[in-house]
Amino acid sequence: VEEGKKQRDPVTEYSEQPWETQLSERRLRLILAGRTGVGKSATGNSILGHRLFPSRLAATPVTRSCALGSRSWAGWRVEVTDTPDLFTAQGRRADPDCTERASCYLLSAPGPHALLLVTQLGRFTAQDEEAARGVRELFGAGVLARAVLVFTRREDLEGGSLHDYVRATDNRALRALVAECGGRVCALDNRAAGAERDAQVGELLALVERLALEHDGAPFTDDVYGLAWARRHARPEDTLRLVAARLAARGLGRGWGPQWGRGRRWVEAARRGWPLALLLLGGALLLVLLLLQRGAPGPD
Ligand SMILES: Nc1nc2c(ncn2[C@@H]2O[C@H](COP(=O)(O)OP(=O)(O)OP(=O)(O)O)[C@@H](O)[C@H]2O)c(=O)[nH]1
Ligand SMILES: [Mg+2]
Repeated sequence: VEEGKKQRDPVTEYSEQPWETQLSERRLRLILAGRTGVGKSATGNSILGHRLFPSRLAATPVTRSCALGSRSWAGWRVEVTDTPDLFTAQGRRADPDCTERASCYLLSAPGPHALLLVTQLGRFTAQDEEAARGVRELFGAGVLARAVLVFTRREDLEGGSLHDYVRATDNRALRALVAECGGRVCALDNRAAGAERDAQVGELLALVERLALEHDGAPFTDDVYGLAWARRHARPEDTLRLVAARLAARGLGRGWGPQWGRGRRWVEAARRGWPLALLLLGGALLLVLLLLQRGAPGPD
């Protein structure tokens, strides 16, 4: 393996520098997220420029645990964390003690410069919405300020523009997510090779670079990343256990997510439905007023 898939060793990986100085280190850390089968691992391989992460068509999830790969690009050290489905209800059920989510934190500590939310062109489903919700639940809604929506199967655009596609879609959930991601979208054909692949990946990494520079090179971070960073010299297996316990204490373990998801879905449905509800209420009020007026004794 040229570019080493590794379990990060916090002892050798970092010097004493605080993450404010990351710009001078010229590192870009990325996390791949999304529902199972959308092409997260394939996207990771395109970014790395070689096949590191297992990726194939399958009826069951292919990636079972988080993994890290890296490459150099335009003077940057680009590090990519591939993930299994950690974000839908199904994925959370497979990680009841939060160990896999803790592993994602450790591999991407002290925090990602960009979160790549992967979806398939033309197939933005309820499960994609669920994955986006799961991302907000794990990292907090603020992470979407660092998100790029990556569409796989770019070839299905048949030369058309992604921005036109996104603007024209009647999928409201997709349009809302694009807006939440600050309009940062990108399309990849992970079957492309050579110069074509390099050009597509260059587009994506230029977007990520711009995003990182907008934040002066500082990564997204939260209290859990803070914990992982503070323990960078401790034994990784102890840190993993501690971070998993912190996440579980937040209620991210078994049995919590789906109910929350259902509640959120209800609130979202209610929000979408309120103009109609107001109209109906107004109509009913008018009817009552009319009936009252009719029933009232006339002037005589
Ligand atoms: N045609 C086409 N196929 C793609 C593209 N991206 C991914 N695929 C295919 O989609 C299938 C699933 O890709 P994976 O990379 O394994 O998807 P994943 O999201 O990592 O899936 P899990 O690890 O199971 O969560 C594979 O057969 C890929 O070759 C693309 O841009 N175009
Ligand atoms: Mg995968």
